[in-house]
Amino acid sequence: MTNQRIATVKRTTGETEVQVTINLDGTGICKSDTGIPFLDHMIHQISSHGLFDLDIQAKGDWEIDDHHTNEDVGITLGQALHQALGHKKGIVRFGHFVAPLDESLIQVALDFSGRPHLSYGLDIPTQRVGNYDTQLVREFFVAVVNHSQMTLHIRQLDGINSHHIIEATFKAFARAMRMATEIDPRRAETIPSSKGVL
Ligand SMILES: [Mn+2]
Repeated sequence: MTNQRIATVKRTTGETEVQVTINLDGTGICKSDTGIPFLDHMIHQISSHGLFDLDIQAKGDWEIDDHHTNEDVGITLGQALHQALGHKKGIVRFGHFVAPLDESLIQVALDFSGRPHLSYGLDIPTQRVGNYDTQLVREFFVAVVNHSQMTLHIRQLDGINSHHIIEATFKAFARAMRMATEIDPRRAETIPSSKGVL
């Protein structure tokens, strides 16, 4: 690998302070300290199954709720992804995966198209998993999609248990991202678009 596909983004607002480092060509080394244990658990899925090295540190106004911190981790991760991908030379660009987790089965298809779009097809049966508000799953993906400029489709093919549904989503997302961000050896450093720009 000649060009290192690594980015660090630090983002500070009146509500949160987030720093994300990502190495797209990692081995699945993960440190995640967002103050939201369930989100840390999901970020570990992205790293482990995407084989990205991730270091995420966040401080936020958790005394209100997890909303701002959850969203701002998604925004900063999206920005780091966008930066690490650069001009997207030589990447596969599209990725998809169907991940089972016991009774749950989640399909993810994505495209680093430069056009943010989320089609969110999860139907999570409970309002909370532990302390985590399950509405925040969609908020997280909205933030990642908008700031990485990916097209992302998530479909729930099956599922009963909320923890399983969400975790299978992150596993499928990780594997789809891994596929899409891989360097295609046949593409030889060109941009994977008939328009020449992504
Ligand atoms: Mn779990």
